[in-house]
Amino acid sequence: MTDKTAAEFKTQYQQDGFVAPLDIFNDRETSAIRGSFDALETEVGREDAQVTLIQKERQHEFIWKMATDHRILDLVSAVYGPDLVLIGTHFFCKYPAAQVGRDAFVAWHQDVTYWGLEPPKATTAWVAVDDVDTANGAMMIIPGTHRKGLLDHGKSDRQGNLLSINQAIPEDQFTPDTAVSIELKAGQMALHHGMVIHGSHPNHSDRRRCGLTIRYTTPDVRFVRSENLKAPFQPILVRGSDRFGYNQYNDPPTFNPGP
Ligand SMILES: O=C(O)CCC(=O)C(=O)O
Repeated sequence: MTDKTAAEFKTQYQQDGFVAPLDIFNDRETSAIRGSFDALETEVGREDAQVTLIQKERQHEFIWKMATDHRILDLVSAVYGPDLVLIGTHFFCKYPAAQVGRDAFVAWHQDVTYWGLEPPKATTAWVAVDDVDTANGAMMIIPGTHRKGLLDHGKSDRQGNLLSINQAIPEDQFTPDTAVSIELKAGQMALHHGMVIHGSHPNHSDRRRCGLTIRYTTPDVRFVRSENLKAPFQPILVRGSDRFGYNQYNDPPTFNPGP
């Protein structure tokens, strides 16, 4: 896994609500991932690549392979145990504001608020497709805020919030200046708790900032319909077994073997 033991990893996750940076993909794998994303971006266009590539793991093998990579699943298992459900995936690709003519940002939020999970339990692997730093709008996390429980979300009054229903946690509910910038090299990831407060600033660099979020839960969690999702979840059991029977899981996708 990492240079930490699974127990140390879990302790840090439970204390801070995230662990980063974590080395996952090597240079060769990262170039291949970036090449596949670049091709997808060319196919759909930048407008869609920015934030509407959601739950595409059944159609694109490179996304499926990332979401089921054993190195990522090992880290998720360190906090969740042997049985893992893939909830879905979502690219967050912020282009330089100067190139697209507007600021795009992610307002402060907790992931599980509107996901229709009972109990609201999920974790996210945020995998860097590009190098990510403060200048190009790295994700910002407020450590320890997962222990606050679910907070009320209002609406952002700023233009450019990439979140599905313009949700935002008012800044008087936490201490924004304790935010940590999650700087990652391409191929690295962060794992964050579904209740930790996080968001990201606009990309004011001249570089793209693309990351794939991969969301996981466990079979003891029920998937209840949520009206606020842009694309419905298609959960798949990706490790271990389901001893609860609460949900119908999708079959894993099959992809044609290459020539
Ligand atoms: O990529 C970002 O800037 C934000 C990602 C995010 O909000 C999430 O993982 O839920």
